[in-house]
Amino acid sequence: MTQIHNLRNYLDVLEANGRLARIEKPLSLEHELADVAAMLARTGGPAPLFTNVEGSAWPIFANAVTDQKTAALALGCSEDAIIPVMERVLDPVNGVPPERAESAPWQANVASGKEADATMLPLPIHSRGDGGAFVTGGVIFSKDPVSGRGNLSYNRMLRMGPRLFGFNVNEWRHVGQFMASRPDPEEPFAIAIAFGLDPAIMIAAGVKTEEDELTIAGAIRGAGVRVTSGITVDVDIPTGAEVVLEGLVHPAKRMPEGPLAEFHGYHGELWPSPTFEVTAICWRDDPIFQTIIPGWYEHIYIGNVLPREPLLRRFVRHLAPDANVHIPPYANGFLAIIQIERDNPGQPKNLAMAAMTAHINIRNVVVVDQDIDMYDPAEIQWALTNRVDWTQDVFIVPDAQGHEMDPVAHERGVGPKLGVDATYKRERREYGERVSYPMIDLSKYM
Ligand SMILES: Cc1cc2nc3c(=O)[nH]c(=O)nc-3n(C[C@H](O)[C@H](O)[C@H](O)COP(=O)(O)O)c2cc1C
Ligand SMILES: [Mn+2]
Repeated sequence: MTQIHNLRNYLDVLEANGRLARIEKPLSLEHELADVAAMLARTGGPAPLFTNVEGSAWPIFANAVTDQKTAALALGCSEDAIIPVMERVLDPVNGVPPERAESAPWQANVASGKEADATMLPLPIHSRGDGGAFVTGGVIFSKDPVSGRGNLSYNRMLRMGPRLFGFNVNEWRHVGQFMASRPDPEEPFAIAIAFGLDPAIMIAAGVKTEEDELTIAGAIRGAGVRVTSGITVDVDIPTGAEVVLEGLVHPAKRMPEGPLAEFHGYHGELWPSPTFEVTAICWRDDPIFQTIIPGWYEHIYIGNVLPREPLLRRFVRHLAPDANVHIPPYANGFLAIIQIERDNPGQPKNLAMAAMTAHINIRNVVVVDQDIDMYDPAEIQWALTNRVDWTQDVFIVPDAQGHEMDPVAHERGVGPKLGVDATYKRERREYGERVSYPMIDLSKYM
């Protein structure tokens, strides 16, 4: 397995595994690019590298991590090992700190001050409900003003002008806390946004932890991520980045920003967000730009699936050591699937209760048997249809705590949680084994 350390050799790995599609036909940044990328993600297709985008001098990559296959390639492991690898790298004991470098390829081209013009960045207008062109696939690099530690996050940024963006940050995010912790919370705050990254850094940026998230990327790769300081901001930025946007967040200069396709599958609202003033745009020669399709598979995989499955599995395995778990991306992080070797008829409900308390986002839990492919939505539907008596295999907990943005929850995230025992109840009715045709290699026949 190639040791990945930047976007370019990740593209090589995707290509070698038949998971990269070079899209050479001309297409528009307005909806068309997102439509194609979204379609590929929905159908389990390869990740697109768009090489002929109208109005873009640069190729654009999307769908770095959208499913089990790409998650395994990005993490350099087998699909079975995704959760154990994430469990290991999320443990701060295994963190590997970044290493300093003197320079980076992205310092080759710098436009600063009045020369910087962010309209050169090929930012797509993704969903038809979006309020404009947003940064969605750039990782925000910042620094704790008190401890000096680095921080990675995603913050959507609406482009409002050549040097002006909206900067969406919920108050409980680290960037928000960093700004508020200063003697003058309203002072401008320096950050950098990097595009075109090793997917280990993309995965790490979706994690909530009190450590520098770059130590997680280092743990994934078994080597410190090489970083260097920005040209106009004192923030550590990976040397492997393709494009870097530097500037200042103005916490007190707020402007309405949004809406954008959200993780929950609707469009959010306009938000009075801080603004961001561009101080420099830097790029390596012939860079590759990158985006994340908002409200779609990669957004969910990085934000809700990979960082959450390890703790979910620990909660469930406390009761059933052989259980498998998955948070399917099509259900926006609100559904957990638990797969077990059924023993006691009451056990599935206990497991559902454990899963509900592992993360507040988890609202619905479905427990299935080993003969159900837990990664296939049609298999889950089959179990729900043929193994659930809805008068007795289901329980609802009203008014539990869920996520504030859960479309089913009321204010403050209070809402129901649902447990479904979709296992085979042979004690009720014995039908023998399920019809099954094995998976075969079609290339032998076609
Ligand atoms: C694609 C993507 C987009 C996101 N957009 C935002 C956003 O606009 N505002 C926000 O506050 N959080 C957003 N998040 C969530 C945070 O970036 C994420 O939870 C991160 O871990 C927060 O980092 P922190 O714990 O260092 O604050 C987004 C997450 C993903 C995966
Ligand atoms: Mn953080």
